[in-house]
Amino acid sequence: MAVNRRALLEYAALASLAAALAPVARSADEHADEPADYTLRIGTGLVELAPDQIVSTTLYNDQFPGPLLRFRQGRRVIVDIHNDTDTPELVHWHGQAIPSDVDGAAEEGSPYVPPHAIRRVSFVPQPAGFRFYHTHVVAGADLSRGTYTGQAGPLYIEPRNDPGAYDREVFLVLKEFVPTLSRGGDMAMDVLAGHPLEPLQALGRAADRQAQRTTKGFEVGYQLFSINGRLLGHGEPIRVRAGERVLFHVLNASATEIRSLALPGHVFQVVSLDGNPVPTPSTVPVLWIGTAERISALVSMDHPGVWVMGDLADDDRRRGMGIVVEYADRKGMPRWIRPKPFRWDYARFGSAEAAARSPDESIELVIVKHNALLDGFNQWTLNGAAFSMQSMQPIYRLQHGHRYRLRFRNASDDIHPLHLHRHSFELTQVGGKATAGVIKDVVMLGGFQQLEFDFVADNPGLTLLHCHQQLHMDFGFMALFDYA
Ligand SMILES: [Cu+2]
Repeated sequence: MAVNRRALLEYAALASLAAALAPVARSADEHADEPADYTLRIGTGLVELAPDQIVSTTLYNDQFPGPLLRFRQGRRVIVDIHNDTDTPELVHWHGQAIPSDVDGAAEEGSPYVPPHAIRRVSFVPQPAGFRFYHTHVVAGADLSRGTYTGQAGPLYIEPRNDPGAYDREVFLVLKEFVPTLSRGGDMAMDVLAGHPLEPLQALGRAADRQAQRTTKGFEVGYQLFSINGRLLGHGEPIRVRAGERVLFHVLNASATEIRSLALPGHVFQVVSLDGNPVPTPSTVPVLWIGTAERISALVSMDHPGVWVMGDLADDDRRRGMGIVVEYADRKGMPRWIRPKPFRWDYARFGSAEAAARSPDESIELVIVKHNALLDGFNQWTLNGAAFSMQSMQPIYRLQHGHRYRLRFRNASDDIHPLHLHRHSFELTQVGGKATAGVIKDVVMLGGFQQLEFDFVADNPGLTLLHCHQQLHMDFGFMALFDYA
């Protein structure tokens, strides 16, 4: 390139502009002199699920689950993330309304933590409640990457005022280990309230005919199941006294699975969903928890004994998905009693009288599965398009301050745990019912069902929407919103 005087002047102007902007550009290290509030080290480690069941995987701080982080609402935190592995990593702060560059999603422009390097992030935690953090890298066909690993930990943002009508809190992290691929396998359909819609079933059949493949795409199964990193019967029991009120904070940290939880002889009073207090704290016999969802529920300890608090799936519970609840002075083998079938209905926690505000704009998204299209993996499309990790094109440009209604129409038999980054949303229609007041960041959409939620575009920057099922998000089920 020939350098002329004009180019030099332009260069000089740019250089002085760069100097003027330097304090802004350096904002990422504005806290460089301060000590970090927390340090996360990503590295390979061992999880002793039971004395003879020890798995090797990627962990935070050499433990599973990752350490419980307690932030205070509105008080800035500094976290140093060390990546001791050989591959780039990302820590996503799930459920928080924070800027795109620290949210921890490459699609939104958050920088990776390079291998054997450190990245410092700083943000103001919000909103208050039960959140979590986890890796956000693509796994694809590599089951040693992404949320198939042990990179997940609970996070609690203390509200400015905590009413705390309970005796104590117990955090439970549900997680499977040793993933393998298999073909097909039907997903349980008796999980959610509502009914399949015929027009969506017709769309699904049309997609099946078009795919012209007789084999189904891969699904992921697991060998070992755990709560708080222990197989059922191998960790410390939860020790309770009769008359206590225990607040359980349950996180489904699975990569792909929908989980359930029951405690024989007891009921759960659901007080928060995804960390947000619900308008109607309703009592249920069973918790159904989609991938990445959280439920906070109070249990009155009024049925003394030694119990298995476990998953309804017999196979998964026998392979570890449970934890023992032991009353003081009670001994003996933990007992499991199968609860009656119970379908999960988000609307029961909604506001009985109020209707949701009407939106400024509505966007419809039709979800279609293309059987075994990508080297044996199912491909997922939203309105006919699979998300491209190469171009990472935003599909919708949003207006700051507008309220958007997203209408999801599921033309597949799978349940999808839909997740929106950096915003909370309000459920407005689910399982065929209108509702209001249930605020979430992940919601399960039933097979061949329809669901609507609203969000306000109040946190500018690239915003990712995706299915939280790792196998779905890696094979097309993502979309990016942009707004200034
Ligand atoms: Cu999905």
